[in-house]
Amino acid sequence: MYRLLLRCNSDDWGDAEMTAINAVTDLTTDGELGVITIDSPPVNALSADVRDGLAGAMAAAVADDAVKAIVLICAGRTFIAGADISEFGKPPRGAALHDVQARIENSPKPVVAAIHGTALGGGLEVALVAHYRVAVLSAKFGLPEVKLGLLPGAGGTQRLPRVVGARKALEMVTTGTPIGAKAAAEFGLIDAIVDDLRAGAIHFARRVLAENLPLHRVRDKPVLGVEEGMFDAYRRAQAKTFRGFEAPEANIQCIEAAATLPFDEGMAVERRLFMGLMTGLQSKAQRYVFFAERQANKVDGLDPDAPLLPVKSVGVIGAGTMGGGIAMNFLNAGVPVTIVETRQEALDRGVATIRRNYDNTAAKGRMTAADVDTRMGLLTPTLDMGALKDADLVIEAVFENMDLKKDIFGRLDGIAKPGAILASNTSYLNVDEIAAATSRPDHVLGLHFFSPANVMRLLEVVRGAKTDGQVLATAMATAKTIGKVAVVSGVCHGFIGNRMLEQRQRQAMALIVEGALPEQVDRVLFDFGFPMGPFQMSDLAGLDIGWSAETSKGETIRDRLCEAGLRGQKNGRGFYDYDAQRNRTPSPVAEKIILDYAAEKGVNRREVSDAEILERCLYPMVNEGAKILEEKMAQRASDIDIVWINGYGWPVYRGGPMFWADSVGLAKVAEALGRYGIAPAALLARLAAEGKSFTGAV
Ligand code: 3H9
Repeated sequence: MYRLLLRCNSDDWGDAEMTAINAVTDLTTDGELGVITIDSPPVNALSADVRDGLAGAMAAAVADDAVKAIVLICAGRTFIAGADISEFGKPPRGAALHDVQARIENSPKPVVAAIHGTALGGGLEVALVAHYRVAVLSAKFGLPEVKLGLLPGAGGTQRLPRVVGARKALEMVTTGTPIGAKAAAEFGLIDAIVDDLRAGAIHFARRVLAENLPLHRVRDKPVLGVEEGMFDAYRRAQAKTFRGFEAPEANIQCIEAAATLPFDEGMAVERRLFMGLMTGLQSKAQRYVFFAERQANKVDGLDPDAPLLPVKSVGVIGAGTMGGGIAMNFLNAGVPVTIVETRQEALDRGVATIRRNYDNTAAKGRMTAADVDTRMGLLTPTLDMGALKDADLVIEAVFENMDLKKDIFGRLDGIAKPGAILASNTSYLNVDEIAAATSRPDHVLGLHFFSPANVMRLLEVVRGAKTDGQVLATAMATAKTIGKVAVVSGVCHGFIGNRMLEQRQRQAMALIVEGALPEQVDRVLFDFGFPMGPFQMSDLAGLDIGWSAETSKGETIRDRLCEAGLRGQKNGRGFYDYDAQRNRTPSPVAEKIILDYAAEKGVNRREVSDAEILERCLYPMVNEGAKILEEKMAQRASDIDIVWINGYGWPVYRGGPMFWADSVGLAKVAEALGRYGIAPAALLARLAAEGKSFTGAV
């Protein structure tokens, strides 16, 4: 094997003394094969350098008479994982991806793509212009552009259906979910699964030469599996999932074009729709969220390479809905959990709920019975808190009461081993006060899970005044292990998410007194993109959470609803009446309570516009977000957005409250707040006056 040194940026590769292609692309030879290796960490994204290098290497390999076939492979953890998203929206540089692909597809010498890791987006689109594809068993293949508010813009929508058929392609581009190597082989997306990638790909390429196999070009194939009416049927079936998003429809139209038009015309449709999405606000928001999510895991001032504490066993105190859900996260990740309750009956009920949840997942085919047994086998239920003595991490998930929590942490302090992390799942309470009940406040923090804790992606990691950096870093890493998106919050009432939610709830309640009705408020927020509005949410959570008949003074609408026996979804009566299928209709009882309340307070009810509802529910949240930033309770504006997208159903295509406020314009937000009698936060007022934004991303 020898290594060719190639000259950069030249179309004339005729002379033999070649110079380096570039820093991220290599061409070596192995007998009659040219092996192009891309090495551009972390994920070999198709940056300008990679495109230039690939174009140069292809030209060199084609020009070299000694090279008869070409293998395209990547170094590091993955095959090309897509276009370089950080280049989007910036002035174009380097070779155009389409031109690079044309060099591969039109190469007179067979090109074999050798795939490991994740061949995603532009990466799969590059693989699709190779004449053959081989992969290791662990490789994954997907076109996830839809998750960035885009569609595959490098021929993916036209080539993928020519390989996997119209239906599978439709599913893959609209969900963005990748498939594994086995499925890829079944669908003909890869030609072979190999053990050793490089050796296997070289072997395969030699076979292509030895057997004189043809230069397969995907573009020349027909699209199979097209059925009358399939696209409209798919639109109808997915309408709920795709609600509000622009990209899924554009993706469908592209596959439809592939199914009905010649290849080049389909490519033109893809190009047009791609550019439309790329320049739109939704994709901008979704790309921002992609980076914001990764940024959230980074804690300012902490060394990312510092050693972490071990988290090999976990204790959970409380086997209620939250405790059980929290435990499941760790069981799913293969971490043993000891779960503690005070009464046998509560413990049994909690364990039974966990099992039922797993059984339901297994019944849906998303887990095997053996998986259920493995997970349940990792769970140790007990009434003895002393059993937590060996746990690396203990999470308290009991009733939201400061005295109770302090008592538990005081006892835990005497039980847990030195170095163990002690966490509270409190959603509002002062973590510093809880920490002060122990002799080791540096090892205490908040881990605020969202319900259902085994499903919701958000984890607020609450950093106490004394929380040690290593403890915090370990919590952030642990969050990643259990598949959560973690955001650091300082200690304040309700932390980031609930503190902002409180503003929305306050306005929503005021609006129904002033003249709106719950269904109007809910509709406006649903149309904005939330899965449900505030009153539906209250019904779902239960109107009587934190309410008791003994202490009720009948002073608020909520008191009166509860006193009238309205509890929300759990008893079928709340702001809405619910039938057995949970279909809802506005409750005349609730409406009368609201109207009577307003009359009693002397409110002259008026018509409230949808625009006012939206502004009054959302701008005060943004304002609170600004205060959270001012007080340094959140590290950055984008962390707030990540909280709201992953914990409260803020539509991702609107980028979170802070990004959204930027897109509206902060001067407009500040002016409207003033109009509604709310003083803009100092940060908001300043940014608005300076014509600046929270995120700098719009
Ligand atoms: C596309 O291809 C459009 C085309 O149709 C063509 C248009 C003409 N670009 O996630 P991780 C960074 S659209 C730039 O933590 P993991 C990421 O920010 C693209 N940077 O690792 C992070 O940086 P940092 C279609 C990227 O192992 C670091 O890499 N492709 C890109 O958990 C590690 O990332 C996709 O949408 C990128 N494409 O997961 C795939 N990808 O360390 C997007 C990653 O500074 N990527 N980075 O925070 C992923 O899904 C995951 O990153 C992946 C690895 C599964 C690859």
